Amino acid sequence: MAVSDHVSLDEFMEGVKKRNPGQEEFIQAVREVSQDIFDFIEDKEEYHEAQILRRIVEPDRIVSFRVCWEDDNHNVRVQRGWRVQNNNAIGPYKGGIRFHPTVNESVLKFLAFEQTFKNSLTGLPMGGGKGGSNFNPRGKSDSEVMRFCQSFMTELCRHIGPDVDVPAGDIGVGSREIGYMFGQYKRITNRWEGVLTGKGQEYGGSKMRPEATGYGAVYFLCNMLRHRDEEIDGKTAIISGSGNVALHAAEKFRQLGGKVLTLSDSDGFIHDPDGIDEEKLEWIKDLKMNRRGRISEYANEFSSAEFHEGKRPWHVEADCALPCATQNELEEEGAKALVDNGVLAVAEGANMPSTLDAVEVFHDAKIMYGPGKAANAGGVAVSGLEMSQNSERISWQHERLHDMLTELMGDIHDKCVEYGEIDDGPDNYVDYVKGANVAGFKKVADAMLAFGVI
Ligand code: NDP
Ligand code: 2IT
Repeated sequence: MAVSDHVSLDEFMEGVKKRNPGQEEFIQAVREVSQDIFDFIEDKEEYHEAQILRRIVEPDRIVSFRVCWEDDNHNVRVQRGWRVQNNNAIGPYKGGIRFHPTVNESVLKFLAFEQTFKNSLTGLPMGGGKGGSNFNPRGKSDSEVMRFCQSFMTELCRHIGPDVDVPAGDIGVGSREIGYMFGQYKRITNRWEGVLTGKGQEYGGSKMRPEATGYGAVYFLCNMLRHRDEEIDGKTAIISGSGNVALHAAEKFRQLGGKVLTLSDSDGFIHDPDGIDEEKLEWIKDLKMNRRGRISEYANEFSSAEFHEGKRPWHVEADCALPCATQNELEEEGAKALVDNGVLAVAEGANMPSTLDAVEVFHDAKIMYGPGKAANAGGVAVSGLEMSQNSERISWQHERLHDMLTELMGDIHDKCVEYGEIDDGPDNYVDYVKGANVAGFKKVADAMLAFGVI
């Protein structure tokens, strides 16, 4: 694996670990990308001379700040906020904001790093960034969430802008939070501009953006299946999570003739052998999006289902799996259970939901495995289209956006095949991880080469 007369992958990773002590998620993401890039650049001297890989694993900058707010009982609360501006070689920094108690610098650095390659894969001019806070919106009143969002944006607003850095939603940040943050940005700057995406339809949000990540993940899955002469119609799926991505993935999988067996949240998962039909899905949407309830309530409402407390759904037998909750939710043991049960394909709606060991299990078993940076790119792609619409001061129709999303996911799939197909007989195996890494890297790296040493 040594790269001509340069350092080995292990030596390179030692340096990354030394410079990022204790940042496990970031180191994991860098390792996953670097092993493919080492192979790709082995005979490409220009990348070595310019130290592109060494530079690409160093964020352009990280802003970290205090966020003070007052809860409903007038207690002063203190949180930490961050924005990781990872790389803007091919466009303004772009990526979501996450509010969750597990947020720390390592998590946001891994997400910003992954985002850089994902955004490149979309073919749209977007660099990579990610931000967030360890604020926990769960159990907070609307007023508390509003005060937190306003305080967070009061600091963040000086670091972002429509041509600088354009945040959006992620875990714990949906249309409510985007509304509060956009309002505060507008109040402070006195500018109405496309500084955030995922906005409400009334104030510049794009049609199809709420659906785009979940639908896109299912379209990616369709493309993988089609490549092997398979289709979703008649297949079963296990899905984790019950937020924006999971619920839209479930909706599309069902619309295409599939049967969704599971959904989950951090309390456990529900298993409905009869399938989660349209009516049940509407009930869950109301539970999660309006009543902000827990997925366990589903088993009380629908007698066909069982709730498995504290468990993840990977042992349920199904044709397809869509992890759509959070990072490292699918470990080696879960991956083995999926493979033993004959899973055909795994498409990641979440970012880095599979551990490195789990990915190895998928590769060894040669199942179709679409990593998050390719499979969930539909969300940020439609965010990119929201930016275009805001710049044009126009709103495109639903159908046009839907067609663009479908085409974009097909293009991303084809790029993965171009760089990831392994020539090993009549039924060529596609290493989608390698394909996504190399295709995503190449565009960013070539832009960096053009800029010289900066
Ligand atoms: P939401 O906040 O809407 O939903 C998150 C879901 O995941 C909830 O069901 C939540 O359960 C569960 N979850 C979150 N953290 C954990 C945890 N530590 N353990 C177990 N379950 C957890 O977020 P999204 O649906 O937007 O995001 C889901 C994933 O998709 C994330 O990885 C995100 O980065 C990724 N993603 C999102 C995009 C988007 O457009 N929104 C775009 C691309 C990727 P609970 O309510 O119990 O916390
Ligand atoms: O991980 C992601 O791609 C997102 N959370 C969406 C980012 C965006 O800018 O729409």
